[in-house]
Amino acid sequence: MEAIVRARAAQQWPARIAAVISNKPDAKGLEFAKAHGIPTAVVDHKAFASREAFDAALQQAIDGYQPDLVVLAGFMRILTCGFVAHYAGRMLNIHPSLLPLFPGLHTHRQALAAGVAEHGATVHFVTAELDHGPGVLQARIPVLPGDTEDSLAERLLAEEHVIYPQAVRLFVEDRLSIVDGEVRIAETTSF
Ligand code: NHR
Repeated sequence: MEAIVRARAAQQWPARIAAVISNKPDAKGLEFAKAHGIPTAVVDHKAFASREAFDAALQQAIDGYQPDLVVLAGFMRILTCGFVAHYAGRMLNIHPSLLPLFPGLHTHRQALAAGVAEHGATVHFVTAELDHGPGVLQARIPVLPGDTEDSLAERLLAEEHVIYPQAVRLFVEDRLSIVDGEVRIAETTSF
């Protein structure tokens, strides 16, 4: 989230960061957002009896800011079908694996256990099926001898901070479309 906020400012995207919203009242990103003059909100999932009730409250909070795009950044609650449908084609996530490899949790552990030579991260549109939406951009890193979950996570995070802002920028520039369930990236037109 911080990388996206910083890239927007540094590259002067024609976009606003409408709000930073967390389900965790103590999320560090909320302090960062406040310090940067970005509106914040908390929708604590623990206050709701069901996923549907939480998602309805979250949707109401988001839509109050009228964003064009919803960006999941470290968001860890599985979203219901209705919520996902409401933001179809306008919600992105970054998942720390080279999807379709290793959906779900503990991806660095999964990569090490599988013995892959290469690991990575994938920015994808969010669909109802977890970590299965159309991919926008991927970053790749080699798995090195002696790598641990922590060392992989740290090296990959640096790459995630590059491709996630790039993907959001492509959306802001209106260059992303989904055709037959696959993302197409339009070239920039030069005159
Ligand atoms: N929701 C849908 N419908 N589809 C996706 O692709 C989603 C999603 C919600 C979150 C992020 C994803 C990731 O990047 C994401 C993608 C959390 C879980 C999970 O198991 C899985 C995938 C992702 C995020 N969450 C547990 C749950 O019961 C809670 C785990 C925890 O709190 O630590 O919601 O990896």
